[in-house]
Amino acid sequence: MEPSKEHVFEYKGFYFGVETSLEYVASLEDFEINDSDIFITTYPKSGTVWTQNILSLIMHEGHRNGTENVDLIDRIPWLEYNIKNMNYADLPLPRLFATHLPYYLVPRDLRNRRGRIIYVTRNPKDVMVSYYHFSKFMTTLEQIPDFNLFMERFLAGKVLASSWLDHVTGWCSHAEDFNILFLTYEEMKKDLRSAVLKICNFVGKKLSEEEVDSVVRQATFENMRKDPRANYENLPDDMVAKDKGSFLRKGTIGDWKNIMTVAQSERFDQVLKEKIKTLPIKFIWDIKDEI
Ligand code: PPS
Repeated sequence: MEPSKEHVFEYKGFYFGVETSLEYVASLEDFEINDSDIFITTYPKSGTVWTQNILSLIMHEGHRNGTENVDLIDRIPWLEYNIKNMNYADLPLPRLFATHLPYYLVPRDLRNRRGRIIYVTRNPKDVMVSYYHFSKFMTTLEQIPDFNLFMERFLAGKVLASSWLDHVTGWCSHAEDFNILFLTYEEMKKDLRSAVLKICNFVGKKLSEEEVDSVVRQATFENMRKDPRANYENLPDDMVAKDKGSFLRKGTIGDWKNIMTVAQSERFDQVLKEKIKTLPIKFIWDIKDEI
C-alpha cells in the first residue's frame, strides 16, 4: 500500500516527487516572499495549468509583453519542483508560482498574509480519474494500471501530494492565515469569464472588456490544447510518455462516470462523502448540476 520510494519521498507527512529534494523542500519555510508574489495552489489535477494560463494572460495582458514565446512552466514555475534550476529570488516582480504544497509547508511569510494565494479545488472523483490517467503519461509518477488499486491508494493518501481531503481541509480551515482566493474548477468551466474577473479583482489588475475577452478565448480547453506552450508540450522526453496522453486530456466535469463502476463510486462516497459535507466548498459532480 505504501507508494514506491523510487517515485516519492515523505517530508513532514507529505509525499513529494523525487524530482525535488528533502533539503530543498525543507528550506522553503524560509523562502522570502514579496507582497506582490502570487501563488496558484492546488492538489494535483484540480486545474493548476488552466489557472496558470489564465493568471499569466491576465498579468501579461494577453501576452503582449514579450512573453509570447515563453512556456507556461517558465512564466509560472513550480515552487517545490525547480526542475529548470531557476534563480527564483531574481525573477522579475510580481513573481508568479504554482505549488501543490499543503498549507503547513509553504513559506512562513505567506502564512503572515504576505503575497497572494489562489487556491483551486475540483470534485475529487474527477481529480482521481484525471490523476489515474496522468500517472500513465507522466513517467516520473508510479504506474498503477489497476484503477481499483489506484482508487484505494488515492483514498488512503498514498500518492504524490498525499491525501486530497487533508489538502483541501487544511487550506480551508487555515484560510484566515492567508491572503487567499478560493476558486473551483467547475465554476471556471461553467462561467470562465466570471472566474477571470474574480482573479483580476483579487490580483488588482484592471483589464478592458476586449482584454478580458481575449483571456477567456485563450483559456478555453480547445485553444489551450492547441497551444504547445500552454499544454506543457516542451517537457523533457524523460518525464513524459508523449504517446500516452497530454496535460490537457478531457477538460470536463463528470468524466469519472466513464470509468468508475457503481460499486467504486459507492466505496468512494463511503470514505469521503460525509467528510466533504463539512467543507465550506460546494462540489459539482456533474456537468448538468447548478453551481
Ligand atoms: S497538474 O499536473 O497537477 O498540474 O494538473 P492540473 O493542471 O491541476 O489538472 C489537469 C486537469 O485540468 C484540465 N484542464 C482544463 N480543463 C478545462 N479547460 C481548460 N482550459 C483546462 N486546462 C487544463 C486537464 O485537462 C486535466 O483534467 P482531465 O480531467 O484529465 O482532462
